[in-house]
Amino acid sequence: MSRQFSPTEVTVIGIGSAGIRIASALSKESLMIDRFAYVSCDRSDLNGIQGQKLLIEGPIAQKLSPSMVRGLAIPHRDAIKSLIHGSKVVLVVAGLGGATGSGLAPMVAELAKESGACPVSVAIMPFEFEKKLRFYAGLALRRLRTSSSGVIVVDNDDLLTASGEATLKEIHDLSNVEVVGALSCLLSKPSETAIPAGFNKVLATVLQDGYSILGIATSGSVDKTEEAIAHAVIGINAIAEGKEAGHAVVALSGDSTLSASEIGMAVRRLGSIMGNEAIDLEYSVRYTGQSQLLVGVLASGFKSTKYDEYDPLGSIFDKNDVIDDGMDYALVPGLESLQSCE
Ligand SMILES: Nc1nc2c(ncn2[C@@H]2O[C@H](COP(=O)(O)OP(=O)(O)O)[C@@H](O)[C@H]2O)c(=O)[nH]1
Ligand SMILES: [Mg+2]
Repeated sequence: MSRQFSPTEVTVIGIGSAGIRIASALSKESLMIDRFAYVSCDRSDLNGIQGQKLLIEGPIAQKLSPSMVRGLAIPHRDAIKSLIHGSKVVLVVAGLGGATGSGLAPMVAELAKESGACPVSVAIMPFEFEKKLRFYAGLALRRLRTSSSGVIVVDNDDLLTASGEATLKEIHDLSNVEVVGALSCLLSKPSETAIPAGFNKVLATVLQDGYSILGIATSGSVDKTEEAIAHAVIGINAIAEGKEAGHAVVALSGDSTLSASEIGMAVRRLGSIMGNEAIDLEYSVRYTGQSQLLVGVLASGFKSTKYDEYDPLGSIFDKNDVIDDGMDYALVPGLESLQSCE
């Protein structure tokens, strides 16, 4: 197996509440990642987190917006750059729709690019019940696509497995088990219990035009491989047109009942389930000992997604038009210089 990137050259940077929780959970796994960094405007996000941290403080008792967060981050540009210094690949992880992730993730990806790294973003999109977050999430996703070399979209709704009475914290924790499990399988180091597709194969999948989507599902049934793969694809189809996918990596984590022949068969069927028999396929397997099989299907090449509608400006304006985001900055003095961050 040839590897272009040695493990000393990949940095994960978690931004905001969701980004930091997911990045910090990833830091406890054995992955092809050597550095973890965390950035937030909320001190409580950074409590108990080990590793390089950056707190961007704002005015007390003021609800921040994404543009205010970007404004506050201007004096910290060098500090952000030093968090990612020397990286060949920077994985920017953030939940979109709040202020911190939406405001900072596109800016951090841009700074990574300026430093000569290849920025790949992991965007966690809001739950159906978080309708208020949609506009900022849609806008931030569009900006993230422009500033990153590749974007992996994970939909929180695709991860929702909790019962109706669960608290938001419980829902987040359950979602994180799935998203961290799927990402860990994709990014794991080869070992006795892991046969990963390899960092370059995953990267090659993500560095395609358009968006990549990570569909995630679990199953404990007799036909768990087929069932979980089918459900993961249903999740992808809820976000975009499955047949647009040209590349995919299937990540399977489970116990020893996960047989090679079963994996081979189920993976081979993926092309027909997605509606593109010619899809370029790879797979990663990780034996975690868990009887519940966790499947992540990372598929790429989606030109449009359901999130395009979250941000009406995106469909009204042509790509080449300059959208007047002036309102976005109008309330905070001195933010004119922000244009350079976009
Ligand atoms: N999967 C998952 N989603 C989260 C978590 N924390 C927050 N979110 C979601 O991420 C989106 C942005 O929220 P948050 O990360 O709190 O915003 P920020 O701190 O301002 O960047 C919302 O849709 C939240 O529901 C988490 O731990 N896991
Ligand atoms: Mg937060």
